[in-house]
Amino acid sequence: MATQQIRRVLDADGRLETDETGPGAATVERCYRLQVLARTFDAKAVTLSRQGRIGTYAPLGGQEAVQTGAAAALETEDLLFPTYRDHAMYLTRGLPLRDVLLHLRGHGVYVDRRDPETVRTFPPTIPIATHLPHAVGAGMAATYRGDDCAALASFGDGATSEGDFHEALNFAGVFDAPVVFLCQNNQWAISVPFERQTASPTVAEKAAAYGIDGVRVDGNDTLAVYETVRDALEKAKSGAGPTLVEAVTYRRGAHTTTDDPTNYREEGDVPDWLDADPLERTRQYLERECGWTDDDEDALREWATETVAGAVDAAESHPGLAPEDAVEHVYDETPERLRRQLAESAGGR
Ligand SMILES: Cc1ncc(C[n+]2csc(CCOP(=O)(O)OP(=O)(O)O)c2C)c(N)n1
Ligand SMILES: [Mg+2]
Repeated sequence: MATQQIRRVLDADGRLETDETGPGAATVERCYRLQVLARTFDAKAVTLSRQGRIGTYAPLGGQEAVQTGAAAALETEDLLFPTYRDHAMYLTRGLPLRDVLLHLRGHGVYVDRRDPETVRTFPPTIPIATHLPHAVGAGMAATYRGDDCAALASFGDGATSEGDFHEALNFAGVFDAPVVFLCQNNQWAISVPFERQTASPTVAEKAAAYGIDGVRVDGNDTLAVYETVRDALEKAKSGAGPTLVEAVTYRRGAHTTTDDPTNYREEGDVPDWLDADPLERTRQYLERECGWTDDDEDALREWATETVAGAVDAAESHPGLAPEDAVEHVYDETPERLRRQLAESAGGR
């Protein structure tokens, strides 16, 4: 079936496999910078979590290419609905690293009351797949209002077993909602491998049941992801309906910092097709096509280390949460009972 084809632009050594002109050197370089920043951040975040300086952390190692490529394909007006593992999508969307860290320290995503409308990126959903119907609703609202935008909803392979996934795709198909469903199939849902998740050989083919297009893309090929998501967003905005994109990738690390994957998979037990680290692949492309040098690489690594260190300092020197932050956005009007508790806690401070 057509959906079994995997779209790939770069081979494992970063060589162009097609005659496509690609997104352009500037976009690839931008994605690569974000990939290195994301990986540097990821390693630091695991340490910070172990030291109790942030909460539980979901590492994104191995998924840098899909997250940066997909988020880079968004236009400013488009809406993004991410999950708890999509830190690199936030970075690509321009959310400061400090704010990503503050969120992991218990703050809201929009620290210092930044207007979410200008970011057009929703807070990460922890409940699996609940944001998919939201993305469809937001897409339909955009259509009703005549806004020229689409919604990109990111989720994992495990999310495809949730009712919300099926309801969202069904609704989106019936109403031609301008939504792109991006499944980052990293082969694991905590300890459940993909073959125990579904009897379907692929996620993409599930689209057929809802009368929408389903495509598979190599999730470790940032160019292919960028182009696939960009095409799907353009199609959605032209009124031609939603797309289910399955980005095939791999979760290299633990599910979260509370998980020990050696309990359910062998260390270094990665599938044969996982032939190259996505960062290596992007870098080799840059070297070949754009004259990327070892000096550029060293400068980038240094910049990433300094940027992460600066963000950690900024997050840790933030004044912290006020008691009223616990109830903000919960009620339209804070009930009397909670107001009393807040007043008592203020008195006790
Ligand atoms: C509705 C719901 N059920 C169960 C969980 C517990 N849970 C957290 S992550 C996870 C696995 C999700 O796997 P997947 O969708 O593949 O995303 P990944 O973690 O691989 O990015 C589960 C079951 C949850 N958060 N929400
Ligand atoms: Mg998964």
